[in-house]
Amino acid sequence: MKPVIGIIPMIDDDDNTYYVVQQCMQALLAAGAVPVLLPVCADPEITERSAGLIDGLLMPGAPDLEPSLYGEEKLPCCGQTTPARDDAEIALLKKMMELDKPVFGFCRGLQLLNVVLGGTLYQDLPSQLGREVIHRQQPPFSELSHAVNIVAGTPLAELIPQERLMVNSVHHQGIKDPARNLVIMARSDDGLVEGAYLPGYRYVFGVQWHPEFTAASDDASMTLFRHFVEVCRG
Ligand SMILES: [Mn+2]
Repeated sequence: MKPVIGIIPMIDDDDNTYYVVQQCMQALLAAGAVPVLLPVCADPEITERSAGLIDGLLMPGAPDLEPSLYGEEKLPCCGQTTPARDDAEIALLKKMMELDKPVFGFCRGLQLLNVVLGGTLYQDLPSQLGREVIHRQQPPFSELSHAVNIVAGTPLAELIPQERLMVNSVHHQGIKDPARNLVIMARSDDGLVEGAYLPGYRYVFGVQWHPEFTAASDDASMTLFRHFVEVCRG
């Protein structure tokens, strides 16, 4: 049976639309899953039913997280936020962890995981961390743009057995203080966290890059989707 994997869509108020990046669904389909869109709603009953319906949760890239979630004032360098979506995704993530169902987050998904576990974010990498590594590459996002150093002995090193891995990079925020329970699996050359997981759970796993844009052309990216779907299959 193909596992059902839920995604909370993004919100475009100007266009009166919920939306998801096409490649998220395409990569999940290619990996053997049935992706479904879930309501943007933090109501406990909706959250509980949503979590019950899915075998895994994909937390994709999306607009910036509301800085009050990690105890900071919103600075001018922070981008647009969607608090209703933050609330819905946080509620669902917590419920999935309670049920010990698999969660895979990338880009903002990794950042959200860190914040929920008590970590903080850079609101803007170029102005707060520096420009040694360009984390917001020009399109096309299907091109790999900077290296990450994979930490030996971590689940990421097991999946992708190499010390350095080229990834794409389409983010201006990132992890500042990692949550205490999170184990770091990769860093870029400027020290930024590019991959982490939460031990003690079946699968709570995040990367800072966007493997959906490279899944069709890059084996390592597709490996991340295949492995996630395999874990969701149970
Ligand atoms: Mn990056």
